[in-house]
Amino acid sequence: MVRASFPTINRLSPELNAYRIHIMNIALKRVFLLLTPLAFVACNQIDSVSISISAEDSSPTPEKAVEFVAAAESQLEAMGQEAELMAWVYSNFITQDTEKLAALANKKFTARQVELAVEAAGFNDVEGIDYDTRRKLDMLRSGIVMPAPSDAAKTAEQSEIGAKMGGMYGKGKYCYANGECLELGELSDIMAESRDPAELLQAWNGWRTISPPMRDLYARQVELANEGATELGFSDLGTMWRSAYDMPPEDFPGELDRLWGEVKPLYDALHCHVRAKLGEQYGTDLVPQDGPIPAHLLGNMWAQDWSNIYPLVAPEQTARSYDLSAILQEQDFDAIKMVKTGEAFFSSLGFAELPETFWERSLFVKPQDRDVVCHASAWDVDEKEDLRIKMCIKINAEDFKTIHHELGHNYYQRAYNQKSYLYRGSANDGFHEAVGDTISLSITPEYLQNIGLLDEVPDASGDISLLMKRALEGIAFLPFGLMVDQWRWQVFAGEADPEGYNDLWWKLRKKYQGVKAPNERPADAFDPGAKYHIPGNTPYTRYFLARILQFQFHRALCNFAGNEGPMHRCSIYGNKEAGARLNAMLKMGRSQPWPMELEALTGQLTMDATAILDYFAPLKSWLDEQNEGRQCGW
Ligand code: X8Z
Ligand code: ZN
Repeated sequence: MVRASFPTINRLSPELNAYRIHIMNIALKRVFLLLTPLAFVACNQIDSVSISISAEDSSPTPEKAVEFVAAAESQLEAMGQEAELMAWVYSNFITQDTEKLAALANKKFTARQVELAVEAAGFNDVEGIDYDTRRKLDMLRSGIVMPAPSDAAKTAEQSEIGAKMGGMYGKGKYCYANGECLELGELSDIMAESRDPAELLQAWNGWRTISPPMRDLYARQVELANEGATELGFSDLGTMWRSAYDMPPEDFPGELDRLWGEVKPLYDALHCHVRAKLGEQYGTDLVPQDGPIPAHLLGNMWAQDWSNIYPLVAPEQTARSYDLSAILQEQDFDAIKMVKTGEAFFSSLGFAELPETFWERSLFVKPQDRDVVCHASAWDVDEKEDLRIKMCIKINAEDFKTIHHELGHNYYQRAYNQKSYLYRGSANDGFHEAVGDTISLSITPEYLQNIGLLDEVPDASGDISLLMKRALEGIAFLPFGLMVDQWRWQVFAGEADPEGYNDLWWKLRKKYQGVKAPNERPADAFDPGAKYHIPGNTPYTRYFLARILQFQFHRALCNFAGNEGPMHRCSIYGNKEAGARLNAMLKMGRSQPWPMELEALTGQLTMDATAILDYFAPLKSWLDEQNEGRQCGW
């Protein structure tokens, strides 16, 4: 039986109701998809949960399913905390020893996850299992990001590879001929600030020297993970990842294509304008006006966020804009003050303050004396109140936004911590990434004036400048957010061998982003490895989804807040009604299929690009005017 706890916020048309039931049915049925009979996997040295139902068990019943899930949840919770603490220590102190310890804890946890996934499949044919238990059995089976083969030695090997690549990325440095060695943060500053193509090129190539040694490790990791996924009944790891969206995995790429198709004209218009401006800056020999843009000229190490080249592409005639980085620096903000400002935003919406331990245990500033993983992350170590962020904060607008992003994760984690273990997560992984980004959209000039950071709010003639800045972050990001996993899915499906990894990467960079490598790539290049989420094994489609969702969330919250002006001027700061609506969705965790949770906040059952398109509509008209007479496309 479906446990029908439909939200009552919105009245639905009969069509929407029918669609909702359809979605529910898909969610219930999908557990039966793709399953092949599974062999019983013997337990390794890890203690088993008390209820062990396998395919060999002759009498799995709905009652045993309930017991099995409860026992699995409590064991995973205990083991997960251990692995999480190890991972925390490792990424805060990268040494040979912590690498080993993190790999060991991860191995134990993954092995148990895999065993439970296999045991969960023993209930596939059992009828009469209640909705939540069925949903959780499905999560146990398909929710492992990096499944390992059941062979203990292979599980260990896989965990070691993961820890090793994480360390290689975290410790990565490039040493110039004069002996000066720079880390990612410093190389990124060059990418952001320099306008000297030679200097940019050297920093760009320099960072990519860290990744060739990862290529064979990565290839082996893929091999092992695919073996693990196959044992669990999936054709490969890509199919397993695509199974986490409350719809048949084969339908998910079509959803992405649909969304990309909706936003592509806006991206194309931005690309065209930016390419023309870069041509003016650097000359059309370096930036040919009919081809992809060289990737080192876009202000970011991966050309995923172009906001740092705003001064090069800014609208000339419109009202003056403001420079948030300069304001933060002038007002003597330090890392803590930036995080406190982010916290205050959430407090203004009615969220409880962060616990004392957050301030004691988080890492806010890059330590000088050791290697750490600087890539920003949010943690919930005990799944209750031990919230933390880990970030090497710089005093600039980009990190101010990232702080809100990370805090969004923390507030989400705290909102669902009352749920049972398997329901502690976001509706789909894009939701988790979208919460803080939604709040960032409320960092408007009015808000900055409200908190004393801006004296004067630019009038409406400055809107194009504002929108341009936002587009250089959010619209420029979209094709990158999409292509990373397009690459990975093809690699997982065996469509490229290690020698072909890099060519495939650049083929997709060109296809989606219209960017190209600034020079010939060395034969051993492994440029995907120079992006954190590849060695870190973090799925990336979530960020594409988040870009779409954050505007849907923002639109809904602004409506609750009674906003009547344009969406780009709306800030929900201080609005308790909007905060309560947001929290109501966050509290649901993963307990319901994501369309239900999306509906609870927005009244919509589908991810939809109209919010982002409406938001940027004035900029699109402006770009179209600018691009008149230009040859667009690549
Ligand atoms: O990795 C992140 C966050 C942590 S979940 C800082 N982001 C992606 C990236 O940096 O590539 C946020 C935007 C996209
Ligand atoms: Zn995130």
